[in-house]
Amino acid sequence: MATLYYFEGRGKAELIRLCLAAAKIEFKDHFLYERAEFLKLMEDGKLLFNQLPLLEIDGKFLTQSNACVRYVGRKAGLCGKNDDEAAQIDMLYEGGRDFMTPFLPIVFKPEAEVLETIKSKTMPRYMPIFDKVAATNGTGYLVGGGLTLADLSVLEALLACVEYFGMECFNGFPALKKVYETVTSLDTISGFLKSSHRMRKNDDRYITEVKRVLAW
Ligand SMILES: N[C@@H](CCC(=O)N[C@@H](CS)C(=O)NCC(=O)O)C(=O)O
Repeated sequence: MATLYYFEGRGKAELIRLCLAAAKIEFKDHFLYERAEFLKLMEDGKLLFNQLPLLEIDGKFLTQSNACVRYVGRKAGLCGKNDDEAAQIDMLYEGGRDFMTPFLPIVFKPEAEVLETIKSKTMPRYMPIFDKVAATNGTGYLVGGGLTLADLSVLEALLACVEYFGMECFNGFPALKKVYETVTSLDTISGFLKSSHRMRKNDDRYITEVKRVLAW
């Protein structure tokens, strides 16, 4: 059983959770609420860059969220069948991270302000690109004929779009909507989204906990 150490929230850990679920790897969420727990992980030498998230898996202590995702992704065959697919997946994965990043400050900064920027700048920038890729691939996935890390990376941002702006966010982007529907219909992903591993939206409690643990 793997263990994921992070705050009780999404932040930089949610994609690791999604990926573990997609890979059918059982895991436990170990939430940190106190600074002392964070300092102890550092003292024990488990945090390479003195940062969370930390994924304990196969007797290893992995940090750097994208490294954790790729480790799990490789185990589960979500990184492509050849170098060409892997390169395509990597590009879309990184684009998905760039698409997701503007959501991370929600509640750390005033929510309405963050959402306005996402609506006016982030979504118009990224959604047409992912829609075009999805339309060209034509399988309901972004690369090839099955789930990859590209879909999961983009899905995290799409879930946030739907949560904050509703399904109308897909107006004009039918191929991307199909990717969203295909991936969220998979048993592993729909099960995850209903499970206690799926974290709630950022709220004041989460912000307070993060600030306490990191001594901000
Ligand atoms: N590149 C790292 C960034 C991790 C990161 O910024 N973690 C924050 C919490 S979300 C942290 O531990 N900050 C403490 C610090 O940097 O001192 C990753 O993706 O895992």
